[in-house]
Amino acid sequence: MEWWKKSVVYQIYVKSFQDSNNDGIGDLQGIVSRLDYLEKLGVDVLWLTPIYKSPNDDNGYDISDYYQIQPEFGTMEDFEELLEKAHEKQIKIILDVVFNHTSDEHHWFKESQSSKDNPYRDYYIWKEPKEGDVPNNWTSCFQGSAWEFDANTKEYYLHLFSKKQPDLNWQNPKVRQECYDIMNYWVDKGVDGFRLDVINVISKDESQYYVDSSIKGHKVCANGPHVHEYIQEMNQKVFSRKELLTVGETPAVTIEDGKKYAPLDNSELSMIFQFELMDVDGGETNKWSDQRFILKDLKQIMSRWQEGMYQKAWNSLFWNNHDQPRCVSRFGDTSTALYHEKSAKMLAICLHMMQGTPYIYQGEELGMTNVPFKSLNDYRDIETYNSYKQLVEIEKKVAHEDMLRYMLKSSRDHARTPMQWNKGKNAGFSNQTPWIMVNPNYLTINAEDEINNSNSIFYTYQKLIQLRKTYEIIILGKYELIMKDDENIFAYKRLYKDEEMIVYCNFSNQEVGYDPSILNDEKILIKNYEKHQKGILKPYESIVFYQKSRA
Ligand code: TEU
Ligand code: CA
Repeated sequence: MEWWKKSVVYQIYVKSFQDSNNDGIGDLQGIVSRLDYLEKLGVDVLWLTPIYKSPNDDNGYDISDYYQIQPEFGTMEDFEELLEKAHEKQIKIILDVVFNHTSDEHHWFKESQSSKDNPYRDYYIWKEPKEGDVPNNWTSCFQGSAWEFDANTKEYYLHLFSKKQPDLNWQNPKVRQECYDIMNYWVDKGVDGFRLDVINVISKDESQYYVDSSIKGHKVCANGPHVHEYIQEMNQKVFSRKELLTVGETPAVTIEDGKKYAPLDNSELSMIFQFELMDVDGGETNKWSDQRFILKDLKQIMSRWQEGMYQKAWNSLFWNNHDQPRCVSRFGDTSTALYHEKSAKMLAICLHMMQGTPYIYQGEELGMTNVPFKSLNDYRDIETYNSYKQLVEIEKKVAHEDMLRYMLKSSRDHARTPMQWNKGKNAGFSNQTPWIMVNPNYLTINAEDEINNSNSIFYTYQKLIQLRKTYEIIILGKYELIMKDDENIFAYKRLYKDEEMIVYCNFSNQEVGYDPSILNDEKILIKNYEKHQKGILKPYESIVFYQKSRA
């Protein structure tokens, strides 16, 4: 079996993990200094958000040089040291590569922009105006038109994200080769794989450049005509060289698409991130709202992906990442300290007992929560700012106070505040004022306290990682939803050979009952209350039963 099917990945948002030189910005040496912590947690792989040179319009997702380390993160030597020290601990490292677009400060774009006959012109997507205006009505994922006019050459370039993130032209074989060369450079250095940013929007439909669309943002280019050809080519030129973990970020995919992007024959990617679950409470289409999820919808989405991909393609499992609010705030309950702890553990159990490769987002293992940002000034994220401007100031659709409330629920910055290491200054992240505020709850939620408390959320994650290494049923078992219509309990079975597992998760703050007669001769693999009373789940209680041979 491929190593990445048995692995648990830990996502590091480099800028906010650990600052080693007290400039208020996390860095590579900071990660080196925390490897012991990660080893203790037991994760197999680290996914680092982009570490390359970037003007930081979108925190590193706008790359100006793929062969250089962002100076504020350190040097190439620092990266090599991190890779070596991680490997000594049997921890692998995957890099985040952004190939749908570059920074407008990348030398390819500067060349491309300089004249229509520059050899790099065709590296990007340039279109003539239509009747003196934009070619079509496509919008950027970060608000406004996806087209930016260039006064020098009198054409528009496409940017599905900010105007400082021009889209690359994947039709051009030279562009493709550049991207493969970049990946091979990093593979030669010893990295163990890649997370590929919005990889399913790279193939644009040529016939649509002068056609308006009702689809908003980058999804208008999702799953384009040549996307599978390109990924297969990438697979041949890069992925087939070594057993790499490759995970494609793929918004707007169906299960059918998923099977094509992450087939078991490894002809494309190892796995994808699909976002259907992230839309359960409004998500991207209606992200700026008050909507809360309904458990039945959540169960239905997760179950469909578990069943649909089974023995056909490989799933990834995640509750949150650097673009999403904190999962315990979103799907759990932070209203009391007890509910916070129980619901954080329950969510962990619920996800980690499913089929697929689990991803833990930094601080999730501590139950880090959304942040009580007070004013617009507390935020840093371009998406949040642009959305505020668009909805409150330009369209005047949303009132200032309402928008601030929606931001408290949905801003990407909730995930991006510094990792909470201890009770010290700035939560032990840095001696210098960090680039974004620290969540004031670091006095009660921090790594040091949790390490010293054998009953903490941290140890639930540690145990879940160990269980995955011990019980093959967790990796390979067939998934089966039970208690389908229950509005409070998410319960499912896993079936493998003669073995059986049942996972119960109470998503409510009520005591609820379940039928305890389904299993006999079982043992408990993990739970989140000290004592379990059969047939009853206390608020946010979760428990996993296992039996070796089915009756
Ligand atoms: O995100 C792509 C993506 O699909 C976004 O729409 C994401 O879902 C959104 O930010 C949620 O609000 C990737 C990166 O993860 C993100 O950080 C980058 O900003 C974006 O690509 C552009 O590179
Ligand atoms: Ca630093």
